[in-house]
Amino acid sequence: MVLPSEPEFEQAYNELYLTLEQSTLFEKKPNLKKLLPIISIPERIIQFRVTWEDDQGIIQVNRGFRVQFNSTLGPYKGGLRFHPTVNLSILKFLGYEQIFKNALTGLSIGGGKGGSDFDPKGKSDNEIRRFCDSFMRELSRHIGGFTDVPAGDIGVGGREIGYLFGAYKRYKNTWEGVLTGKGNSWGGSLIRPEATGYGLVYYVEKMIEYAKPGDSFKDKKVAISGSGNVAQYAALKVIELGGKVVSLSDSKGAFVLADNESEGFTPDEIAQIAQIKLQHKELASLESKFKAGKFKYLAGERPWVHVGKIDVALPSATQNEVSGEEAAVLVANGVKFIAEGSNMGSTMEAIEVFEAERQKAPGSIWYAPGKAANAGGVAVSGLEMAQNSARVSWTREEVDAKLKDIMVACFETCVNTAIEYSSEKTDGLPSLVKGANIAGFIKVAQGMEDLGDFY
Ligand code: NDP
Ligand code: 8G0
Repeated sequence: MVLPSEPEFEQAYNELYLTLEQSTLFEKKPNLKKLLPIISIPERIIQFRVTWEDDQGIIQVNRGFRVQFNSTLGPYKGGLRFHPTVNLSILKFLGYEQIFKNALTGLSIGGGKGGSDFDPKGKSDNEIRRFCDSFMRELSRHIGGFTDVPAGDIGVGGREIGYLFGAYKRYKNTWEGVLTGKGNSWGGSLIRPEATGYGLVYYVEKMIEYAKPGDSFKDKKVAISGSGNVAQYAALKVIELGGKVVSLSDSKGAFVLADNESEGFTPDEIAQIAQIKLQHKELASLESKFKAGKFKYLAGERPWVHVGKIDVALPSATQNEVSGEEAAVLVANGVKFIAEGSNMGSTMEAIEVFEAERQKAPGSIWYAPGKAANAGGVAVSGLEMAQNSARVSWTREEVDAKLKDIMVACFETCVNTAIEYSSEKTDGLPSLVKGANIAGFIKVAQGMEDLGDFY
């Protein structure tokens, strides 16, 4: 057997391919089958060396990347990830998913992703600033407001975007909307930090309503993984809507409610998490700060098999964070809605468990993939680009209303497309993973045909 050389990318490719194949798309539009091998090769990949000086004055070196996957619908758009696990397979999978997600937002944005195997953990602020400056020294030659507009992702937040934007401006002598996730006083959009988590919850709100008209987040038990940008704002929105957050986690372990009938995470506890995350501290450091006995801290564990009976699961940490076995436990514990804040949060086996259950017991369970459910982040980045181009700033209310409209439209596109191209026998809940993949694929395919990139 030949082992996959790019396992994460091949997983993302196979998921897309299988869902298209298991629909009537290629019967209805046979020509589109020829597009798959074309759309699956990035238009361009940039790889570069990043040397930087640590606080001891010693030279350090990392790998830098930008995958410019598809620019049919607009400039390449997608985040930058700084994490020791970053490699081309991971950035290609993320860039690939980004193409179809960005198409689902309805905005003029192409797909890309970049980053570095630099580990921000344990680094001083000065080291992070020097790294960002070196990284941008090379990246600045390849990006621009009309070419490629990066943003943050895992390990890249507001502080890093500031250092990167400052470096770009110095190297190019140009103030332009070349990055999103900027600070408010220097071109950022209100609601961008909240957008992915809020958008995820807006999307799930529509799933809940569709499955049972009149139903809402009120009193729903919600398990969330991760404790970064996406997880924090998803948790806050769930609480605002009357739901109960029963878990949060990081790469070292998970906090799970000791008694899943008691009060869930509070906004104050989430504010404490946000505070320690800025200093790159572990979640475990809060164990003594939280009310004694309220949570169990499970070192080295993910939350899924420990949360008991829940209604909603929102994986919001990283790729492949729900295994087939964990998915089976979630199903056995009655989970009804699974929606990914993270990109490719579920393994292929987990998706199979959720999709098989959806078809076996119509109305029982509904899974939404990241490329639909977490599209709110990049959508508000698209709105940040629009504000920069028009040199205006919209209010929180304006941006939040647009975000909600985009998530509702994205949900409806997924549902309607799944129904239109379904080859399933059941008349239960339509497959959102098929709907999202087919709708995103058709939109980019149409554009590529119009531009003569595919015929
Ligand atoms: P952050 O860096 O803010 O937070 C990441 C969280 O995930 C942290 O709790 C981190 O734990 C945990 N984590 C990271 N790597 C791993 C790992 N290998 N195993 C277990 N836990 C891990 O990132 P975001 O919240 O921005 O991103 C989370 C996910 O959401 C990613 O998949 C990202 O691609 C996706 N996403 C983000 C968007 C955004 O706007 N930010 C938009 C759409 C999707 P620790 O602190 O211990 O490292
Ligand atoms: O704003 C962005 O371009 C961005 C940043 C981080 C992640 C994502 C994503 O959609 O995965 C987009």
